Amino acid sequence: MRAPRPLPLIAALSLAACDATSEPRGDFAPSTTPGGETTIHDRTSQAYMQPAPNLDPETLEAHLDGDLAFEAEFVTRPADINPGLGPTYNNVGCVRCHVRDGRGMPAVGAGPLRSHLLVRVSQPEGEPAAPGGSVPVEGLGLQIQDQSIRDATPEATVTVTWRISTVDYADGAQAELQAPELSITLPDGSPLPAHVMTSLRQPPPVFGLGLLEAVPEADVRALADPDDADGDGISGRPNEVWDPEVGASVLGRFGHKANTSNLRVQAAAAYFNDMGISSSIFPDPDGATDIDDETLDGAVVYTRTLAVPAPAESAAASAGAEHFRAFGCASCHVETLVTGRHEIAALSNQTIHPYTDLLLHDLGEGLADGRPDFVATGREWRTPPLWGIGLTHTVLPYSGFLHDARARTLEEAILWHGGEAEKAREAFRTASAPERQALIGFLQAL
Ligand code: HEC
Ligand code: HEC
Ligand SMILES: [Ca+2]
Ligand SMILES: [Ca+2]
Ligand SMILES: [Ca+2]
Repeated sequence: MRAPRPLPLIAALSLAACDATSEPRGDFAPSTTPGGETTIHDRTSQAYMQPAPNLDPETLEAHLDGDLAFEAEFVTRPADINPGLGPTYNNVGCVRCHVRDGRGMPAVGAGPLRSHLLVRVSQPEGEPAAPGGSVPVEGLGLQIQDQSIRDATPEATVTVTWRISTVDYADGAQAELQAPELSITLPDGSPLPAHVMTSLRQPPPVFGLGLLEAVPEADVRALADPDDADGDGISGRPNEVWDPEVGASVLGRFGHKANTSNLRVQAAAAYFNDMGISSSIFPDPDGATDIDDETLDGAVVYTRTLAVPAPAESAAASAGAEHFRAFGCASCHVETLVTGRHEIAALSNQTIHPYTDLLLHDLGEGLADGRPDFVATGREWRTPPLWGIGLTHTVLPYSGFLHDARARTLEEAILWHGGEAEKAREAFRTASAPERQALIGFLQAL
C-alpha cells in the first residue's frame, strides 16, 4: 500500500499554471546549483576536473599548482623528479586511481586486483595503530600494498572473483547482482591467516570535497539520531577518528567509513599508504620525508577546490526527485547543507546539495565487510554524496558504484541497500517499472 502523496498534485497544478515559455522544471527538479557558487556547467568526461569558478586569483593559482601534484607520478629513488615511490605501494599517482578525478575501475571478471582498488586489513585483537582505531596485521599493517619497487616484495597478491545472485522486482522483472570474493596469497604462497579482516575499497570521486569539509561539525552532529528517537528506522551516527595533526579524536568525514578527519590528513595518508610517499604528517621511521609540505598542500588545495557539475536539464528528473523523497532516500542522502566559514573564501557560506549526511549507517549484511574502523562497525558505511553521480560512466565507462565498486549500474547500487535502508530499497523494488525508471532518471541527471 502506498501512502497518499498530495505534493505531486500541487506540483502538477503549479506547472499547469505556468505559461508555455517558462522553465519546464517542476518543484521537485534537482537544484541547478548543487555546489553553490562552485557549480560549473559541464556534462563531459572532464566534468569532475574543473576548478571552482568562484576562486580568487591566488587560490586558482594554488589549485593549478595542486593539479600538477595530483597528476604527479612517483618513481624509485634516486631520481630528479618525484622520487621516493614505495618500497611497497598500490599505485604511483593520485590520478592513476582517481581517474579523471572520479572513481577507479574495478577488476573486470575474475583476475588479479586492478591497482585502482585497494584492500584494508586489520585483526580483532591487539594494539591499535592510533587510539580507538584498527589493529594492524603483522607484516601487512592496515592496508595491503600489492606492488613494490624492484628491491622489495609486494605484500600479497589479491585476486577478485564475482559471486552472482538475482533479485526479483515486485512486477516480475529480475536484476542480477555481483559481489566480490577476495583471494589473497602471501609471498610464500600461503593464504591470508583466517583471523585477518579484509575490506575492498574503490576510490571515490574527489570534486566538491572542500564544501563537505566546510559543513559545520555541529550541523553534521545534529543530523545524527543514534538511538532512532524519531522511530523512522534510520539512525545515523558520526564516526570519531584519531587526527594525527590535532592529536585527538575528532569527527570523521572522508573515506567510505568516514575514518579520516579532513582533506590534509586524507592526502597525507594517501601519499603514505597508497604510494609509499612520506611527508611531515606521516614521516619514514627515521624521520625522513619524500615530499615537502608545499607538495602535500598542493594536493590538498586541489581536492578542496574542484567544481561541482550542475545537473542535466531533464523532464524525467522532476518526477524521479519526488520518488527519491517518497521512498526515503533523502533521509540519508540529505539534499541540502550549508557550509560555514572555511579558510578558502570560495567554500564559505554556500548552500549545497550533496545528497549526504556524512554519517554512518548500517546498510545490512549484504554490504557488510565485517571490519570495524574507529566507531564504525563492520556493517556501517558513510552515506556517499550523490551530486554528479549521473556522470560516472561518462567520466569512466565500466566504473562501479558502492564502496567496492560491485554495482555496475545505479539499479544494482539501490538493490544492495539493506539494514536502515531496507524500507527505501523495498519501496524501489516494489515500485512500478515507470516509477523505478523515473528515480534512475533523476540520479542520471545529477
Ligand atoms: C591506489 C589507489 C589510490 C591512490 C594512488 C590514491 N587514492 Fe585516494 N582513495 C583511494 C581509495 C580506495 C579511497 C577510499 C578509501 C577508504 O575509504 O578506505 C580513496 C579516498 C580518497 C579521498 C576521500 C574521498 C571521500 O569522498 O571521502 C580523497 C580526498 C583522496 N582519496 C585523495 C587522494 C589524493 C590527494 C591522492 C594522491 C596523494 C590519492 N587519493 C591517491 C584510492 C587511491
Ligand atoms: C539508511 C541510509 C540510506 C538510505 C535510506 C539510502 N541510502 Fe543510498 N547509500 C547509503 C550508504 C551508507 C551508501 C554506501 C554503501 C556502500 O558503499 O556500501 C549508499 C550508496 C548509494 C549509492 C551508490 C553511491 C556511490 O557513490 O557509489 C546510490 C546510487 C544510492 N545510495 C542511492 C540511493 C537511493 C536511490 C535511495 C532510495 C531508494 C537510497 N540510496 C537510500 C545510505 C542510504
Ligand atoms: Ca618512500
Ligand atoms: Ca601494508
Ligand atoms: Ca531516526
